[in-house]
Amino acid sequence: MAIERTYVMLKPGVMQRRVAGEILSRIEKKGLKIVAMKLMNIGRELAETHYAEHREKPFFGELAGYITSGPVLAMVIEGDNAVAAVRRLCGATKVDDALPGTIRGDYAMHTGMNIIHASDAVASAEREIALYFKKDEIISWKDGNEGWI
Ligand code: IDP
Ligand code: MG
Repeated sequence: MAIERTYVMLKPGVMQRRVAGEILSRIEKKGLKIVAMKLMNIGRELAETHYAEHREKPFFGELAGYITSGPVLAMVIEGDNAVAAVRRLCGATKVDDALPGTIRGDYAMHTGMNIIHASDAVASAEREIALYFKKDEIISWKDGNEGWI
C-alpha cells in the first residue's frame, strides 16, 4: 500500500454544465477519499503558476483563459496509488485518445476544455496541493471501509 494524495480540479465547464456530482461520484465509487474540497475562482497569477511547465506552449493563453473563466472545484484526493488511479479515471489528455468510460472520454469534446485536472506524479501533486490548500484545510479522516474498497 502506498497511500498518496493527488490534486484534482474540476474545470469551469463542469460547473457550467452542472455535472460536478456525476464526476465526483466516479471518484468516490472507485474508493478514493476526498480529504479537501473548495469552490474557487482562480486568478491569472495562480493559473500561470499552476501551468508554468506549459508557459511556452501555443495553447497556454487558451488554457489560462479557460481555467480562469469561471469557478473550479479544487480538491485533494487520497488513496492507495491515488495519483495514477485518478489519472486512469480521467483518461488521456487529448480528447481523441480519451476512451469512452473515462471522464474525459465521456464528457469532453475539446482538448482545451477537457473537464478535469489531475496531478501527474507525487512530486507535482505536492506542489499543486500547496498552491491551492493550506495544511489545515486538508482533513485526514478514517472510516470502516479501508478493508473492502
Ligand atoms: P494533463 O491535464 O493530462 O496533465 P497536460 O499535457 O499537462 O495534460 O496539459 C495541461 C492542459 O492543457 C490539458 O489538460 C489541456 O486542457 C491543455 N492542453 C494540453 N494539450 C493541449 C493541446 O494540444 N491543445 C489545447 N489544449 C491543450
Ligand atoms: Mg499535466
